[in-house]
Amino acid sequence: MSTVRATKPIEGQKPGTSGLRKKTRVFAAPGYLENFVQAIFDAIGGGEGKTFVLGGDGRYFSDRAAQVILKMAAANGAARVIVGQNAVLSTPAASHLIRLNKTDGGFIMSASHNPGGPDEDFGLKFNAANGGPAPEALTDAMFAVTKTISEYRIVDAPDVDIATVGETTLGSMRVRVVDCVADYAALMETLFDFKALRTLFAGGFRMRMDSMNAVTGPYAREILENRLGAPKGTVTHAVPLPDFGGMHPDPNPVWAHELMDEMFGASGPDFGAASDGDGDRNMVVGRGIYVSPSDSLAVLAANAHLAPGYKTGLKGIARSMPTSAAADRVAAKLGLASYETPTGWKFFGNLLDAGRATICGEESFGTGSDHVREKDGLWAILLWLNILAERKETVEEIMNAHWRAYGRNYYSRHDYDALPVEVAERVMGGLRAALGSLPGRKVQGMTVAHADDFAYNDPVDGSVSKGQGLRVSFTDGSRLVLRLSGTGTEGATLRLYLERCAAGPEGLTEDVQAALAPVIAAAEELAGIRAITGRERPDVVT
Ligand code: VG1
Ligand code: CO
Repeated sequence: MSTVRATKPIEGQKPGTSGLRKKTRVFAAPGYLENFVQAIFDAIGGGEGKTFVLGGDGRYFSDRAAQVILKMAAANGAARVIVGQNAVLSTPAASHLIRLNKTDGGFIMSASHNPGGPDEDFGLKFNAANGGPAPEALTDAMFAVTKTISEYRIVDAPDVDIATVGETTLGSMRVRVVDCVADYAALMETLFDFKALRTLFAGGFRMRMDSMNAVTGPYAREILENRLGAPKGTVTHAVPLPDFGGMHPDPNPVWAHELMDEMFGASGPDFGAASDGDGDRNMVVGRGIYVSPSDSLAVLAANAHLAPGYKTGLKGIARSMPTSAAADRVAAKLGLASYETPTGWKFFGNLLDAGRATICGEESFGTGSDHVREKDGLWAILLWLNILAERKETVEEIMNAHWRAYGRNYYSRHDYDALPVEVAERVMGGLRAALGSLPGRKVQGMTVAHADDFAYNDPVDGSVSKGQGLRVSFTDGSRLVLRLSGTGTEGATLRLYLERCAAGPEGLTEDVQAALAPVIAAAEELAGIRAITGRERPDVVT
């Protein structure tokens, strides 16, 4: 019943920062998904006798895609696939299942924070046996196959029942449908002091968790409301919807504005959090205070020892290059190794596998640890809760104490969305050409200390990744970074990352954009974003 179907290469099936993302219509076109899935099987050396995990954020088209992937796994000789019920698994839960069951990898159907629906985005990423996103060598191999592919294999069989937990078969391949939350929740119980957290909620602590109609709803309800006793209704937008109910499941102050309004309102809860489409990102907010992801990483690293899973301390801290240096300050003070990697979680994998880093983070609302090989939204939220329970202070008190002890890195990211690719390239090209002449130059009263196109030398496997973003740092510790997004599906997205340091919490104004004004002006002077794009202001400021 297994058939080989002839096909032709499809252009542009190049996996980006986090898998392949395209408009749903593109993915659903005849042969498109099939070509990419076959390219994955070919790139990993075939599926014969292998086991895989399959799940996703439940977005539109996932149900169809899951059946195609199962039938192609069977035709490629896979022995077994572990599927989240109804093909739902958060990205960190999928990473955990790969590791727990020692599978050969997993397919995650998600375009993360990109909106879902027939006219929005779909995505597919393959995670390797360590549970982490395919490393660059593997995504390069997939891309190479997509350019020469001539056939794919699929079985002709009725759809598999993935709505019922239990074992079934597809030809000679076994399919195990699992509850999507159970194993993940059990892992969280090993890392955090659930008893202390139950006491916290029993004592009247109030929290709002906005799951943004995306995948964390069932996870957050089970963990926060059922296991930790948070009042029913603590989790909002808790039912994952194929189109996320029209929400943009990107947990930042712009898209999670309902949560922000509540946290900054008259009698807001003690703690607020949100997560993204596939559950790997998080935003945390205190009553009346927003915590930037770069600061959150630093606070989590400085306080992780308060949670049982990290009580013996950290091995090292890793952050992506555009993430602020706040985490470096913590590493320096604690005498820990610190690492600076390119954007994208795949670059943390080697450091985590080698035991060089315990906690990692990105400025884009991603934090995680060596418990899985993905960033993990609920993990970060639970670690914050554990720290709040132990320190018995408010988020604001913790942030102020942190800035007093370590200094403060003001930080913001400005995104220019859906630019014509050639316009975005012109901005990048201009700054890139000027890099060599910048050191020593005075810009907006600051002196350039260093300017380069970031290249990463992986200290574990020696691989080199070039062209990872243009960075300009100044002698006073300020910095600007410019790079193009690898996750967009329309035109090019230009990201400008801005950073400025102060010695303590009272160092600069509370208005972050005002505090960053000289760096913003320096970016315009050096890169001419407004002048070249004709855009008056960024589309999204976080
Ligand atoms: C963005 C973020 C990056 C993150 C990636 C995947 O990539 O900047 O930090 O790792 O999304 O996140 P880019 O190339 O658009 O800047 V998610 O939640 O998709 O898995
Ligand atoms: Co995500």
